[in-house]
Amino acid sequence: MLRLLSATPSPYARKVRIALAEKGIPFELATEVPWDSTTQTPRHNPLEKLPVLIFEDGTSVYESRFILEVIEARWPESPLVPADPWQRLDARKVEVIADGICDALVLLFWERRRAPEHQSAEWIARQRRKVDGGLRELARIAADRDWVVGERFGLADIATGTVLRYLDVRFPEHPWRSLHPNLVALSARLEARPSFAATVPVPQVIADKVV
Ligand SMILES: N[C@@H](CCC(=O)N[C@@H](CS)C(=O)NCC(=O)O)C(=O)O
Repeated sequence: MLRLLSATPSPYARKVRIALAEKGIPFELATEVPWDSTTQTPRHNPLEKLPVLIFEDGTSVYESRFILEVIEARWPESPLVPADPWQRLDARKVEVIADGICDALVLLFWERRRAPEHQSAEWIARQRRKVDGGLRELARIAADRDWVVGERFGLADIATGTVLRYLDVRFPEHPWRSLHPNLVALSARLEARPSFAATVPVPQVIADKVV
């Protein structure tokens, strides 16, 4: 059976879990803390990051965007990527923005764990600008639409929905809900789907010292 190395708060892993659920692909979920010494992740990904999708023959695929491409190519039924080439590019652009917001949030998360005297206010402000600029762009693209791209649920919704819920888990103080009411409505619609409800992110305790 397919196996997915995943972490409970990870927005990247959640994208993959949602895509597999939406397509009805069975898989075994292996929950890890990628920072801890007990993690299996480096055995399957030299870059030491999850999510990692492991096939029955041991082949592993990593990098969430690439994993989603592989899933779409192997299981084209119930497509998550629009058939129209322009819409497909729009959906991929949304994924780039959403992943970029997550990348900046992860950097902020780690910066905040440093001793206060070692934190860089400039670095924090720079990452925060990316988060806020990315969210503004997502809100603009999704304005007045049922789905972020095209006329049906797909990749752009998965990417947007996962970043919004990740904010709630790791950055509950972020004011995205008051700034972008259309994203609030979109997030509520998405979180009502079984694939989202079954994968609500949960913070993890990192036991080991992160090097
Ligand atoms: N761009 C990667 C990001 C994956 C990522 O940063 N995963 C985190 C967990 S949320 C991780 O495994 N971090 C461990 C590390 O960076 O060494 C993707 O989309 O898969």
